[in-house]
Amino acid sequence: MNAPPVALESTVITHGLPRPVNLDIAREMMSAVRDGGGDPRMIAIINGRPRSGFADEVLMELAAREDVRKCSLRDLPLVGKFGDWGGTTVSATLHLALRAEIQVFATGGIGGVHRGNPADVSADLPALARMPGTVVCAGAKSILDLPRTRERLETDGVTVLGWKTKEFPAFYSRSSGLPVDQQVHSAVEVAEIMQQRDTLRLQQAILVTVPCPEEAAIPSAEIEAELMEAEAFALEQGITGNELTPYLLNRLAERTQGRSLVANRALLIQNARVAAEIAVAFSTLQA
Ligand code: PSU
Ligand code: MN
Repeated sequence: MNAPPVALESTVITHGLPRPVNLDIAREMMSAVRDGGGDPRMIAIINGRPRSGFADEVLMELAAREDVRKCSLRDLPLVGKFGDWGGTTVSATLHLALRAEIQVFATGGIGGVHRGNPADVSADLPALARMPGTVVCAGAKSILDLPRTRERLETDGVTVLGWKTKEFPAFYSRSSGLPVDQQVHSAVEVAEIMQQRDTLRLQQAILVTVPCPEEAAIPSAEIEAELMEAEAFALEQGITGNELTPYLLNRLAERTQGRSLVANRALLIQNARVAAEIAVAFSTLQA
């Protein structure tokens, strides 16, 4: 059997992590996909063209350039028209992955409803509501309003699975106090759920939430104070729109002396590995 493709989201590399460690982490994610039996395909916009998988030199440039645009769905026609480079968010990656017939993708955290401003809802949520892919993530960061984000997933009919957990993980922290729809214990179980979704012709994504590895996780009480401060500062400075998430991530990395980066790296690698196992299980079922 050929190794099934596994898409990797690129905004986390271009905007979610500091240079130059972003390049190392991108490569580590690709290795983790290979270790899990998958074929890693990073999705990004190169010179205005959507690509799924590219040479290491291109990855190096993507990780190093300072003019890469953060691309949600609404940005895709623009980077195409103007020939720009783009890192794709969850919403844009989901669209491009499905278009390339890639069913499973790995990322860090999904976007959601922002705390300070509940009208700021990530394009990730409506995309998950109408694109039948499988997204492997560590939940969402508590820079977001997690209860509202969780409700919205339910309203939109997105099936939320917990990888060996009953709780929706909160990215750096393994717990949020919020439930998943179903705990799963293996990649085969996830693949069977994907198959049910497809048989029923449901158009929603399946979200597989994987808690950060224990040794790298940061307890929620510790991260909370830093987040409150960063949110307040962003509000005061008028940092909004698509700049808010990258801003909060950077500020947090500074304030936790790099511990948030350790957690981020560990969970990204783990998610890539789990995504590969799911892709393998799903392609075995389809065979
Ligand atoms: N959350 C993270 N790291 C990230 C992102 C979110 O912990 O890098 C990125 C993802 O690409 C996600 C996007 O799809 O931010 C959401 O941005 P916005 O809130 O502007 O929709
Ligand atoms: Mn937003």
